[in-house]
Amino acid sequence: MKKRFIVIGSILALWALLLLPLVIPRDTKAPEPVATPAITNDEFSQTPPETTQQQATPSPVVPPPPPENKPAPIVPNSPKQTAIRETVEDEKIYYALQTANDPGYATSWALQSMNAPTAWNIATGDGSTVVAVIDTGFALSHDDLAASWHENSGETGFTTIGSNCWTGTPANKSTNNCDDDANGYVDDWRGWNFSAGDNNPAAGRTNQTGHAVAHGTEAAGLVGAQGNNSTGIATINWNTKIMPLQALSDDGSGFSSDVAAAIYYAVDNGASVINLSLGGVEYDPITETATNYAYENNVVVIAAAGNCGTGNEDGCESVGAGFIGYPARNPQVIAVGASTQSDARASFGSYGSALDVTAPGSGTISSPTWTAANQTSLYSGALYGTSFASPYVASLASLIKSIRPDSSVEDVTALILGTARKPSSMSGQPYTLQLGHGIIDAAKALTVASSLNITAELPDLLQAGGAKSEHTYSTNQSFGSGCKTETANTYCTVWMKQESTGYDRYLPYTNSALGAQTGWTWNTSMLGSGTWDIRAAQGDLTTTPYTISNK
Ligand SMILES: [Ca+2]
Ligand SMILES: [Ca+2]
Ligand SMILES: [Ca+2]
Ligand SMILES: [Ca+2]
Repeated sequence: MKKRFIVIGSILALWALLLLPLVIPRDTKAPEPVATPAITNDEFSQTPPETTQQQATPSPVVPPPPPENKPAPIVPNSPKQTAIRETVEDEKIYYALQTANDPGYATSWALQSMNAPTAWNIATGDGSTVVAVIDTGFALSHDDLAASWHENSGETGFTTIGSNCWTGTPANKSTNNCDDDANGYVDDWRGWNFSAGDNNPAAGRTNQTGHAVAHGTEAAGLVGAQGNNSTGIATINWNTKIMPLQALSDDGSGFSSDVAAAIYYAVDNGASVINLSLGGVEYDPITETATNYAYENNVVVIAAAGNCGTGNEDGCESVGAGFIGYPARNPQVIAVGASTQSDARASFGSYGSALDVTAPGSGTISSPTWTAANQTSLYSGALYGTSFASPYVASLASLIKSIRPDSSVEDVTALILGTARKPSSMSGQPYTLQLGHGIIDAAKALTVASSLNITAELPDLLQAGGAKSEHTYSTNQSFGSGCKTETANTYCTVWMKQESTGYDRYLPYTNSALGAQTGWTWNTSMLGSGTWDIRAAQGDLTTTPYTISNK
């Protein structure tokens, strides 16, 4: 136990700066077309209202409480959640990822950085997609979120004769203390609180001044605050539904089993995208199994890479500069780093081979927030952390899903990574360890997604040296790859996958003239070591792999 305490202590310190929700081992008992941008009437593009000035001065980062002070998890009001808990012997701890709040103003630089206004000429969302936000609690009555929550139709309305919970008189399904839809959760009409084990995922139920009490609200706002409603902010998708799943306490930590149970809940109850602005530093088979389950069921999982950019952040000493945490580094998860207004990697943002893409996560980013005194109309004006980059990617994923509802995880991943904008610091490379595939580009992603809806065909893979080369590469070697389609004005990409790590690399999705070859010269430094499968891809159509190994 003593050793465990040391490990947990260091984890706690590490994630303190990140404000990333943490999972606690249970045995600790802590338990292309450029058009005029669409105009919204939201205030994001204007001088922020007074309410956005809530955090006018930097607030020091308050570390999460030691796990031994965290109350043991209560018995959930859910046989399904209880069953999941009982299968987990070695609980890890996850923390909310966020850094200190610095002073700032709400501006639209982040949306401009991601080319969101141009994307809105193609789509603004139609309310058809559900994104599960697994985080701390939520401001359920916030003006800019109240219309965004996903409601479970199986637990709303009244019971009727023959229904699962009929007692002889009609009863409100959301309050009848009965599992009307027999999904293993009682009265889960609007998400679930895995931290408390009940149906109320509201912020501030146990500690109204907890340092992560607003984290869930802020992440949810960047996923799906209502757009074009004359209120607050807008994000990439104006109309998506958020499934509020609390798995972390107001203090920003939570158990493996609760994070895993929330992932299973999301997959089994209609989410097509999951946002995880949380992380820990220990490999965790419990949450890896859960994220694999999401992948197998065609649910896109997006996670904050972590905030160990310099390695000097509080608690990052044990893992070093750049360390990307779990579950972000799990296979099939899109790991998101944070960029600044000048298109640089945020100094605190984790980076490295597991990084997939970056999005704005440092500076004057505004989102709905929560305090005990104002739970309905307050906005934070200065959010820092990969916790706030990940939700933008989740919002983009949901917008892609709204026009390509049958997209596979690989398809959505390719559309996000293969269309990312390459800042000049990437020197023309399709991938760097600092920024991954670059900064997400909502307009390009929606443009390619729209094209693939019209035409999808199996492209040809073009490989330098041809298929007769020796299938090997050396470090820092120049390679050429490309793809070719037989249809004019359509897009293809080249996809490289390392099965042993789950890492993905994409050459940029490119529109080629009829029968023209589209090629890219790239440096093998972006692969590092190991064995990689190279395929040409368009949507879900991919060629058989051409395998190369580092020798
Ligand atoms: Ca239920
Ligand atoms: Ca019920
Ligand atoms: Ca709004
Ligand atoms: Ca990944």
